[in-house]
Amino acid sequence: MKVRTRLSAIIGTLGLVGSLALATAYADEPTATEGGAQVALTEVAQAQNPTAGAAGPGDTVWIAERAGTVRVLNGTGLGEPVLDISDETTTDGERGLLGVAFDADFTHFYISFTDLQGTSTIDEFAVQDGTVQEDTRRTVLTQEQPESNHNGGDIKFGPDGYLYIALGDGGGGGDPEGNGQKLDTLLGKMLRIDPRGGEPYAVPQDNPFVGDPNAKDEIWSYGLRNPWRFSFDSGTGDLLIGDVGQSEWEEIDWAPADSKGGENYGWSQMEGTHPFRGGTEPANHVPPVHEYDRTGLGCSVTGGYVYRGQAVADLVGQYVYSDYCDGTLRSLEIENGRVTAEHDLGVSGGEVVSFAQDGDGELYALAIGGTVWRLDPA
Ligand SMILES: [Ca+2]
Repeated sequence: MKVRTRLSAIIGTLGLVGSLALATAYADEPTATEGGAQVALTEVAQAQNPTAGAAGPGDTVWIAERAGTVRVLNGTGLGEPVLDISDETTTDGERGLLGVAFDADFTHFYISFTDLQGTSTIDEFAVQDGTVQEDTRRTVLTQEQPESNHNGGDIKFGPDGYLYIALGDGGGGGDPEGNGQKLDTLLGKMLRIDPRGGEPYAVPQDNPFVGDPNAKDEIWSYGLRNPWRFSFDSGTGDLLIGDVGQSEWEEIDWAPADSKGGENYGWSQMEGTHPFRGGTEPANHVPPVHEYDRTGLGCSVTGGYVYRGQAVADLVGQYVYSDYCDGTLRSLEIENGRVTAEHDLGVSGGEVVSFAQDGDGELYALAIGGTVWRLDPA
């Protein structure tokens, strides 16, 4: 452990020097990389530790605040809480209210949070006339968490109408239970369920492990460490997952819209494209579409969205993401599952922990300190 710590310190020092050089260059040329879109960040609201956002009814964006409140962003800013579960969660470790989602016709609203025992919990509410009906609340799915970190917690409806749920490996560092590669646990997985198809939910019968008695039917894909933020490309339906690395490699995973599921993203045999602590690459390993090390300022990838808005024409079709530790917005051009160009968008949102996409495809970056940024043309 001491060797690892010392090595990290050395790498960190080198990284700092390198990034200072980069910062100087960017000061002269703020819009950075050749071919990158010209973007600006506009502050549209201040929230209390925003963690997630979802497009809501009537051109709104619903923002989840980590301590347990949900507030609605509209043309005039952020309103008073429309939902408050702050007495049911804590912000210890990596806990809190971590995800929100609407179904396609805005008739149901879903929240993802850790309860007072740290158990990952997905609850559902009916929505009527744009208002959450609190008396309709029911719990859809729970998963006990052995540690307070690596909860994942993002939730999104896919283009297939099913609810996808990202769960981390259970935490503790280095995946001590090997949950990433185990198919008899929901930890370290992307799940796919039909929350309205049964009580408390139904499993789509075309999920990849249905019929395998040794694997959980809810699993869509596996080998994930802490898939903190993920999204579907609203143009193509492709799935993109930002999976936070252990100590060396941050990664973005990709699956095409016509995937049948079952992808093995490698953790904890692999960290990115690299064997993790003597791990062996699984034969079915799906390597990340993009990875980066920590010689720059990054240390925790924040998965974003493929931009499908109108405001920044040059950005359309690019996957926008960031990193909690440096906050720079970056983008990838991806064709047929391969990155064909990478861009530094030349703007920083601070400690960017999440993104939200509104009904028009415009993007917002959420900084844990409170700022809700909108991506605008520079
Ligand atoms: Ca991986």
